[in-house]
Amino acid sequence: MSVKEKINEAINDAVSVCRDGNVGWVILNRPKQINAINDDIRTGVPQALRQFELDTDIRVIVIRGEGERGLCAGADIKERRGPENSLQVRKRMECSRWIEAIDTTTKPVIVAIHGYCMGGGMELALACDIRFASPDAVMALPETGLGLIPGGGGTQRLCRVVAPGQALDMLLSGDRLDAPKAKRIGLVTRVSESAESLLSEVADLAQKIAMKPPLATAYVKKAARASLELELKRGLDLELDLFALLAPTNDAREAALAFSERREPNFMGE
Ligand code: CO8
Repeated sequence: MSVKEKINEAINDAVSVCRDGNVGWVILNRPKQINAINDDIRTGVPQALRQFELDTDIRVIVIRGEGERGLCAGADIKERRGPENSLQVRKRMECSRWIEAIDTTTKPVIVAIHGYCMGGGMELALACDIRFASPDAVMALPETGLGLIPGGGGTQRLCRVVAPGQALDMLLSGDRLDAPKAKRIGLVTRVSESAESLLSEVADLAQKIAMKPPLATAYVKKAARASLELELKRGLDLELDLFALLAPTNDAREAALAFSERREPNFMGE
């Protein structure tokens, strides 16, 4: 059964989830608006992530968008709000720092990017651990053209993902990048063979990661993410601490034993 045929469970009108073995899928579900971000997405995605974070059966999370047009065309530009001053906007934005829910998720988060991935949609993708694109992906941060700047982490995360020069080029020009260019500059790390095979290739990658000892996966993510914030010496200390915690685990012992006995390891997650 393909991932698209699994049964989805609604979190709200715009977000649903689906379980496929050890992989939890979070689905943006406003296909008619190319999954433009509304309040249901802002609240539904963190809720879905929390659900999977607490579910010990789930080892990897994937975010994808419903519909053929794209992962997400950014914030809903048609959303009607009354006039607001800067203080009110700041307060509203502070209450809706929903993309940061990904930062607090200890499990790996992969994003499947097809079609349009713009503005807030690209900021969502930037917060994920692995960006896996379809050949038809189109990525851009067009906010300055709307008289704004990215407000969901785009100015901060893009420079941490690609070289600062590439980031400033995208931020200032608002130019759209196709999948080959996005891969060339490291904005995405994988591109699927075809648009049709994106979800099955993403599912395979998620499954491969889900088969590994979960504590090692969680710790490698923690250490790598910490490297973006810590001074080198403190980062190296953290790495050693985490290594020392992993070395005596049953899964680490089982991996070494299985290697010696020339058999597949049987990891128990402890
Ligand atoms: N918000 C709301 N509706 C959208 C959005 C969006 N961001 N993007 C697409 N849609 C809707 C269209 O209105 C259309 O709906 P309908 O059929 O009811 O008219 C439907 O999705 C299909 O879109 P198009 O007909 O435009 O499809 P095209 O293939 O012609 O174009 C594009 C696709 C290029 C993606 C085009 O829709 C587009 O440019 N969308 C806007 C992209 C964008 O600039 N996004 C915002 C980025 S900025 C951001 O995310 C943070 C700042 C937000 C500020 C918001 C101010 C309130």
